[in-house]
Amino acid sequence: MNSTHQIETLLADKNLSDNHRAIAQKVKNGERITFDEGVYLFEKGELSYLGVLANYIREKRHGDHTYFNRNFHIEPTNLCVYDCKFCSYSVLIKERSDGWEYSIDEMLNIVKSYDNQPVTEAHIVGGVLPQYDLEFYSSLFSAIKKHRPELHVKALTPVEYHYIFKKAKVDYATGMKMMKEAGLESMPGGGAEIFDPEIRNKIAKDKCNAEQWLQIHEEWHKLGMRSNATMLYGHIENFTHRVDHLEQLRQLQDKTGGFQTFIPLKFRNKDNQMSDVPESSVVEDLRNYAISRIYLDNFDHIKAYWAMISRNTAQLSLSFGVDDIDGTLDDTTKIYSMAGAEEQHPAMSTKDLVKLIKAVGRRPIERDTLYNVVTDFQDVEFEDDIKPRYYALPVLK
Ligand code: V47
Ligand code: SF4
Repeated sequence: MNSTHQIETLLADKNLSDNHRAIAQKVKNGERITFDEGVYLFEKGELSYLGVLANYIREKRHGDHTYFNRNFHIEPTNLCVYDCKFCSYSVLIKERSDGWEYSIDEMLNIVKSYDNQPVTEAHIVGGVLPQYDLEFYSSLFSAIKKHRPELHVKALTPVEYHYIFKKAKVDYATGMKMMKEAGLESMPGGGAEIFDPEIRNKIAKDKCNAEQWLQIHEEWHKLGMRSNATMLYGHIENFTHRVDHLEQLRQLQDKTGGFQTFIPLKFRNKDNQMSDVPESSVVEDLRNYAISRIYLDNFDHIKAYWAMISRNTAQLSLSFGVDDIDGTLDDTTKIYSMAGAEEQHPAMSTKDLVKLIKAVGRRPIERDTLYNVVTDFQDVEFEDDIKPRYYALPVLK
């Protein structure tokens, strides 16, 4: 049954409540749902109902196309001046004895290790350190672009930018312009956590607040550049906080149109200061993807980050509004394996990704960071593959 038929069948169901029907009708008509309707969906929307609505939107926008990219991650350091309660790899600098801290040359060597590999993106994000300042990151971005001009640099979040701009005494607009000139091409979605000030203060005290996070994205979008957005969910927030977060993103997107992708991030509870908080169930994760797809009517893409939610849930999510499952990242990303994600060495070859997508009847499309199609893998046989790579991390004394 196709997705139009499914939503029509749903609307024809005499047992559907008036509220469920009104929302389904809005989705069918391509109309925006309200804040209260968002909360209603979180409270009362059954998984199967939400799946029909979200899949209808997904297929209207993208058909069966399911995007991924060939990227690698660089995490400059796992040390951090902040102390987010959910973070499994950052312990306050002074307490850390098993940290790493890459120099520009070491990070350039990581980039060089992918020479001759068909990767299109370097995703760079890690902890916040005073010595990683505006000059350091400008030099890093320039060095990467000089070495491999066609490699897209997607790096850092407003958490780092707020910190380094404040230290360098430059305003957000000037700072983002400097980053662009140095070689930054897009911003990943991290650091958003949850916007509600009370909850944010409890779990991510001291780092940039919601307003600052949104302002930095706005300045970046004003330069004609693109970025992603995330939401850390399934911890101590409630449904209203989630809708508030989605609403603030939707409003900024109305203003700038600069967001490409929304990535819900499931809270993982291993080895952090919130280990007593239970994790959300897979059903709740799928409901959250679906509601995000329904609410964010001005976002093109919803991404499931497979390294965090497992390959099986990533496959399921493709029927609940998700159209992107990130990339062929490898063991250079530690933040989730350390927080308890199923993937202890998150590496997937292009072949694995394509198989995973085809196994649930979708069409695998390799994209670049800006969603230009690189290869449609529907009928493609493989001749190349990225080999998973492992790095020995330098250990601080
Ligand atoms: O901001 C940290 C989250 C984010 C935990 O833009 C945790 O394409 C769950 O933003 N449980 C960084 N989440 C990662 C990120 C990202 C990932 C993939 C793709 C993109 C993109 C962006 O990771 C942080 C924080 O919200 N995080 N610890 C944890 N225990
Ligand atoms: Fe630092 Fe980011 Fe971890 Fe917060 S989530 S402690 S800002 S690395």
